[in-house]
Amino acid sequence: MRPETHALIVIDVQNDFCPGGALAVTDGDAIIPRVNALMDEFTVRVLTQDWHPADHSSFAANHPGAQPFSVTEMPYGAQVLWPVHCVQGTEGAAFHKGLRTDPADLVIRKGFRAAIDSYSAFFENDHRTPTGLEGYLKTRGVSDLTLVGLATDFCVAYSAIDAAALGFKVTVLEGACRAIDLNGSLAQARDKMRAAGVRLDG
Ligand code: VGL
Ligand code: ZN
Repeated sequence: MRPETHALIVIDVQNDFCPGGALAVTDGDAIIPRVNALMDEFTVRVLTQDWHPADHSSFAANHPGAQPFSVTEMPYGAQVLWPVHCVQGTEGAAFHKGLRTDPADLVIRKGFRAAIDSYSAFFENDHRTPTGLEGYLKTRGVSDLTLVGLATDFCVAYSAIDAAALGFKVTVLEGACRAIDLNGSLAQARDKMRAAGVRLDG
């Protein structure tokens, strides 16, 4: 059992990121047995949930003529336009039924503002607007984070890099993550995580 200063952060293990979902990550559901087992190792456990309104600006469908997986410029920088996914209250936004959710201390939702996406569990994509997770963890005395979930190269990587910048000691267990890998995004995310001081483990 890890000490109470260590938290497990499970990123976006939701139906839409699993096979059959709207933004399916290859083998996304394959990580679930390992994630479930990891929950027994930690006393502090947090789940994140991508949680978008139907008019969310990250959806290609809300940009006339735009194709999914194209890139657009938002006031806060470049933004990939995604297929409609994780719409609030839909089955796609629900956690995968195989994921143990009862042991979670906190479920934090992100991406609920239509005008801005939020890959990271800590800040929206403007890198400024906080989700509140930093305060939750720090006020509980947490210093070390282990991140797992979907997708390695987007929500996991953004969360890991922000967490490291906030002073947490961060490990990403890549064996308990799966990637979207869009135009080399996985290699790029791994380089950026390493440069940020994130430990990549198996
Ligand atoms: C994610 C793209 C869009 C993720 C969420 O969980 O990695 N990726 N929304
Ligand atoms: Zn999303």
